[in-house]
Amino acid sequence: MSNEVISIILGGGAGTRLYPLTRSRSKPAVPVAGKYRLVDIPISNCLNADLHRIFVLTQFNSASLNQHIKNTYHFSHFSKAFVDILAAEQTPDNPTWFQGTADAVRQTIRHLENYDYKYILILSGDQLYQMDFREMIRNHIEKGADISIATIPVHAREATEFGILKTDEENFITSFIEKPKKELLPDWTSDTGPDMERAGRNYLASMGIYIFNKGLLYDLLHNQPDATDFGKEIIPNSIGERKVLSYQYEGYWTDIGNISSFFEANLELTDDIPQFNLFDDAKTIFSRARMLPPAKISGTTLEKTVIADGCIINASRLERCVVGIRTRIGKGTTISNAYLMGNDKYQTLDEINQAKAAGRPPIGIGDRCYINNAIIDKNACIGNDVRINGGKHLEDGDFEKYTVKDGIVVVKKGAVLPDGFQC
Ligand code: ADQ
Ligand code: ADP
Repeated sequence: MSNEVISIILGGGAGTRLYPLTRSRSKPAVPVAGKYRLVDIPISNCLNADLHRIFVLTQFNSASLNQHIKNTYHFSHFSKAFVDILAAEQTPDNPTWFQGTADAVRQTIRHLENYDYKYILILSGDQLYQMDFREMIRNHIEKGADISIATIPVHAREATEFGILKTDEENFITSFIEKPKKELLPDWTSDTGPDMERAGRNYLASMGIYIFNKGLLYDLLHNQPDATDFGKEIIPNSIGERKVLSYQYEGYWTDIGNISSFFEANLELTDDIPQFNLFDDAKTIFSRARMLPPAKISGTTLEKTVIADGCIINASRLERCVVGIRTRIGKGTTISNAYLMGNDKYQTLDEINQAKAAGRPPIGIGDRCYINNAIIDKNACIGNDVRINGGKHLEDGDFEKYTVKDGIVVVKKGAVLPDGFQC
């Protein structure tokens, strides 16, 4: 069965909702959980389900995405496995960028012509979950569906952000509305089962994960040349016309499309038993093997903190932090509720001394800093006595060195915050 599937990961459009993390990199390359990239999540879900033929569609082909894929996903010469990036390209037929999710697939589907497959699995690139796609594929085949959509019960307060649908007794979808307005919600509740209803999750939402039969996807995309999105046009137009099946999933799943959901999803990894389980041999999240030294920590009180490889930490206290690879933190510093993405390289002692002598902070976080409610993007150079205190008291805004979104301060990649800087 796995040999009959090709997976396509929608790596992201402009990525504006994750700005400034996407200022200089494509969305799939955004670092997550201290040592992975967003794209590692859907790729790992595919690999764990024995789905080994994977395309990543992206608008913005940053060097770091290429490098990450090239350095991470190696397969035997004797297998047909691959992870390939398909970047938006201009051709005589298509002089424009991808206009949306369906358009991205339409413009790249010709690259699939030479492959043997029966089903296409389409995945979003910005979700955190560990799902066994084999069950969904089996269900699709057994029920004789044309299209399957993975669905999840959600609360009314979330329902306006998703495609919401209703099904018949056999789980075929009878109606679908993309991101319904609040006042329409009462018409869209479903019987989601006793456990879900007790939890107040009365709406069945599309997870943006689709299986299409091969020829059908091609026809749908080419017979509706103006359709740009799956959620807006392709899926709603197929309801009633095709056999569109709902595959209900009730495990952990979260969409991390904006800064605050991205921030919370990362910080939830510090919970005692996180819902997204990185400590599971059967559902490994793969990433680049970096050969980093073990983290070295001295004089620090750690509370609910996740620390990646290769860090050098002399802080006073870290609480509810995710600390990414190669992070360096100086003495007397206190950090809480923060995702530190880490650094791409170590500076030598000479380089550190030269930077200090020139009045420039070295890469990392200096002494006696206070940081709360923040994301520190990679390679930031934060001096001594810097104070970053995010929270609802801050207004949203974009500044040279940082951005504030929903009270979360995002220090930009490579930003230099001099000694005593405050925000
Ligand atoms: P959204 O997530 O709002 O809703 P969309 O913004 O179209 O849909 O993105 C879907 C995925 O495709 C994301 O991973 C995004 O980054 C990526 N993407 C968007 N434009 C792209 C492009 N031009 N090229 C490549 N990738 C692109 C969708 C469905 C809803 C469903 C939610 C679940 O439309 O019905 O409920 O997903 O999250
Ligand atoms: P990201 O910003 O997405 O975390 P990086 O840009 O840090 O990714 O990429 C990781 C690695 O790739 C680093 O070693 C970095 O120096 C290198 N790198 C990134 N972009 C380029 C580029 N344009 N040319 C050469 N190397 C690059």
